[in-house]
Amino acid sequence: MSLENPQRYTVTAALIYANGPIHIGHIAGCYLPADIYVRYLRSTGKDVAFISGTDEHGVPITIKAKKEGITPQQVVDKYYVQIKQAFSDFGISFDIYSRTSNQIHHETSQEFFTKLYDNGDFDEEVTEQYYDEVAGQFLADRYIVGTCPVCGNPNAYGDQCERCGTALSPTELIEPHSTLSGSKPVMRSTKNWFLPLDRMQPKIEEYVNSHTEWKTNVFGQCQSWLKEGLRPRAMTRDLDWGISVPLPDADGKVLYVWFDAPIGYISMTKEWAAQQGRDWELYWRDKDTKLVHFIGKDNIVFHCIIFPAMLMAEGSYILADNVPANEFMNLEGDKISTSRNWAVWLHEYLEELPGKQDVLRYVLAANAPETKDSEFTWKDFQARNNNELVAVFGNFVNRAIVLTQKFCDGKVPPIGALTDYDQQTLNELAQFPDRIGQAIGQYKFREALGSLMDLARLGNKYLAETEPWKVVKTDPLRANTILNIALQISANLSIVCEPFLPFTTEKLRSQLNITEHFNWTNAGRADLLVEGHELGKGELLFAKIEDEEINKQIQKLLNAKRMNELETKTIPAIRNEITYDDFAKMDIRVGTITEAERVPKSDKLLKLKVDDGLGGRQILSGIAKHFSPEEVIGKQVTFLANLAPRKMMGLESQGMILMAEDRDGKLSLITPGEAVWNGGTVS
Ligand code: B3M
Ligand code: ZN
Repeated sequence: MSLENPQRYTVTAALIYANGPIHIGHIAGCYLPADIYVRYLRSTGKDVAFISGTDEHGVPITIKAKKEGITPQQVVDKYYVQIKQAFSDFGISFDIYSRTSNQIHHETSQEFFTKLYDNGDFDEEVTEQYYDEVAGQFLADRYIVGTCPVCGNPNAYGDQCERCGTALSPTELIEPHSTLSGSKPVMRSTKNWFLPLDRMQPKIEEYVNSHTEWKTNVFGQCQSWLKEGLRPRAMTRDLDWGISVPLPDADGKVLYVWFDAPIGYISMTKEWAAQQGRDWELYWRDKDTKLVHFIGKDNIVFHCIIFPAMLMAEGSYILADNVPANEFMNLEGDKISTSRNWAVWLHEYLEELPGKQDVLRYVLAANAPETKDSEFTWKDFQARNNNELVAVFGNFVNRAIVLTQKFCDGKVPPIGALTDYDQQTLNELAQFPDRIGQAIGQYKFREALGSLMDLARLGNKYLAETEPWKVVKTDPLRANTILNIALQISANLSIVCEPFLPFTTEKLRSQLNITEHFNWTNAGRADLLVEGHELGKGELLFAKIEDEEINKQIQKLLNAKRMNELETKTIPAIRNEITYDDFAKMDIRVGTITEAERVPKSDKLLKLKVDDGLGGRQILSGIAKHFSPEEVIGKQVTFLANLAPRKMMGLESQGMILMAEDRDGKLSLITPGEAVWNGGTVS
């Protein structure tokens, strides 16, 4: 259940790791939707705290420091400044953009931990954890990788598999190895403090189940974790970078980064409230405050299950009313990847396409990955700018202003008798603010943006059909009415486009010479501009983007791809040597897949019938996430024929299909270069 019509909102946007610059995927997934939402709320007169900052603890920071040969502190100092600047230049209107390294955050996190400790909420346990003897340290989170027990991703981290989203513990990884030294870790015992999520499950379930209105991707992910059963999770780590555990017997231990980071939302609210002379508690403890977390889909488990569990245990805080997580945005047909430099970096965009913040905001909102992964291409960017922003929005407003300057001396002309068509247009105008606002309130930003453009289209159509430039010659009073209406639509556009296109709003307001404080509560009205009001100077709101500019960006990406291919890839180390006899034991053969179907209740397994030239055999293969049954039927493949049969999901598998894995985890079947008879051996 969601709060009805609250007046106060605490809106958070993910605290991104300060270990690299931000790219369009981050913006489309989290920050832009959050900013649109907040700007809308402010325009409707709500009391909003829009909170974000950088996450400066955890293994991602120390790994980056090691890679760059600098200290973790130098890493976070560098990226905090860069990220904050880029957000501000892009018009993301945080009320505060702070960092988790601040004193107040350390204190708030430690107090939080202590309260849970004093309540007896933690299970103190000595467990065997992986330890890297070469590097001389315990391997938490991203210091350890191995195969995901759920989806088979060979590059799953010790805390999470990024392919299937499962929250993991290092001990669950299959064939783990240290990312510090590459060595095989050993077990060493150590004491940590666990949050017993297993015992808390009924309460968490009750919370999640009371929010059936959450987006289906979010609600669905939560349900699947709950169905699997929650496991206790350590809230402390044996690391030397982070917030020290405030207990006497916890030397060398820090708070788990996913324990302290979300508390950052609270400590940053405290910081902001102190600056503003406000009471932070209203934003976190008042039941009438609506708390909303904007995040990307890889953070769902932490915001919908683990953080609420922490808050419930603490007891004095409100829980999130909604967590509108987005899916991912791809770039030019490929996953955005920091390590492969396959990204459009915000700071570079701002430098290379100056003054075009709103174009990017528009394109990212129009393609936001709200319900499924989406795609950014430079051609689409150009087309949306030229065909939508320039041709529809900019063109309409410009015609209204320029015609007024030409025929009415730059002053808002009087409105006369209305025709049916005028009235109908004004009636339609009146409905837009609610329509757009409702979509935003339901986190349907693409739909809201579509409606905004429909309002510009309404204006364009109105001018095209009424043709004031012709009418003025025969009936100047009628032309006055038409232009008055066109200007009222323009003034309304300046209000309702503000959440999406704040820079354009500024320009439009100055062209219309609007000094009053118009906001959503005035929107929809046909008397925003009074007769005789003098307009400012009319200028084009958007400029056409030429091929040349776009080709430069495309070329830049192609260069990145080439550089990347040249660089040595991270190819797994060669395994221990074997003898020819070892190899000869493996009977690898060619066969054709003749039947394929999904295994009921498994999203990983396909049941295959393979023609092996000997009457056929059944093989179960964990490729259902990569291939549909239809795709593999008829394919010749190679398979290990003398692997001992084993049972999976109650079905026998007689062999194993061989696969090659790409850098990004994409699987491909190993098919002979030319057709080979079924049963042919591979040696
Ligand atoms: N720092 C993960 C990330 O940057 C993590 C988010 C914390 S939100 C409290 O994607
Ligand atoms: Zn996985």
